[in-house]
Amino acid sequence: MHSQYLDISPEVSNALAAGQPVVALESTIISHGLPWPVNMETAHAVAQLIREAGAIPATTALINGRMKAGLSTAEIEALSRNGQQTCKASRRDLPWLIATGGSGSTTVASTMIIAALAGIRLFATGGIGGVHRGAQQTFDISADLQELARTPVAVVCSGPKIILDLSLTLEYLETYGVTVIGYGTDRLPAFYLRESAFNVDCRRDNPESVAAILQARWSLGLDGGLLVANPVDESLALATDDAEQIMSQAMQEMIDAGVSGKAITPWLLTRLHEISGGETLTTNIGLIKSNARLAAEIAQAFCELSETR
Ligand code: PSU
Ligand code: MN
Repeated sequence: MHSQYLDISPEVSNALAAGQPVVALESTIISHGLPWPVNMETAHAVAQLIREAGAIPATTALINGRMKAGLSTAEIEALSRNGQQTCKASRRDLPWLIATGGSGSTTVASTMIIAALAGIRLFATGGIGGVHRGAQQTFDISADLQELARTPVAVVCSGPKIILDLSLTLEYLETYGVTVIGYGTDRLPAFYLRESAFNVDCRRDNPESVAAILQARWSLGLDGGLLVANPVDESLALATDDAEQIMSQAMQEMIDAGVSGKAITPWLLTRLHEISGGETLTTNIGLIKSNARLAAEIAQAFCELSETR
């Protein structure tokens, strides 16, 4: 079901036509999640890891009114250099950006939309958006969660970002029927931390058994997405106390600065990178790479399952 507004790069299009594994990547992580120049270095390193694992990377974005699955080196460089000047584009923004010929970097939600339109089933990122702390008052719930409820793409990440209310995020995912798989863990990972106090729906320890769950969900006609939560490598994980402490400091500063809406997530991530002296940045890059590798392995296993069906 291709869209008249979608351009799939020849490489990605050929891979999809040949039934080869493809992994979608978002671009908000490039424009808003990481600083220049490590954003560009990371974008290339992640794509390379996906290739080494036997899959084709498809970075998504909106460029001059066109949805893209598969970006050129020049397009990735431009997004990286422009940083937060590029519009952070979620589901609500796609229509007006397309109609006005605008450009935007894609969040988890809008990357899932482009991936589904292109026929890509796996998507790797760092952490998803979720229910924000204090959402009882602010109503701040990321559009990523609604997208997981409705769009058939499996998102491989390191759990919801620590800046969120994890308990409410899990409740929301449960209400909307999103399958949450722990990769090598019974606990929900919390981005910079290997685990939180909450359990996942099920644990799987290899890519093949994750692929079997994706196939079961979609063959059943259940549609919607799945979350594969892959804990950050032990050597890169932050200590729980340290994470909570820098988090409370950053949250207080954010309230004092009056930051709101879609600026919250990029603001907090940037501030955490500063307060931690770069430690959260190193962790963030490491977990994105590990999720990309795993997504490529699951994509491969999923393609093999589809062949033998
Ligand atoms: N994960 C990261 N860094 C990021 C994001 C996720 O490691 O910058 C981005 C994703 O694009 C995600 C978005 O969809 O933050 C969530 O923003 P919000 O909370 O405003 O929905
Ligand atoms: Mn929000």
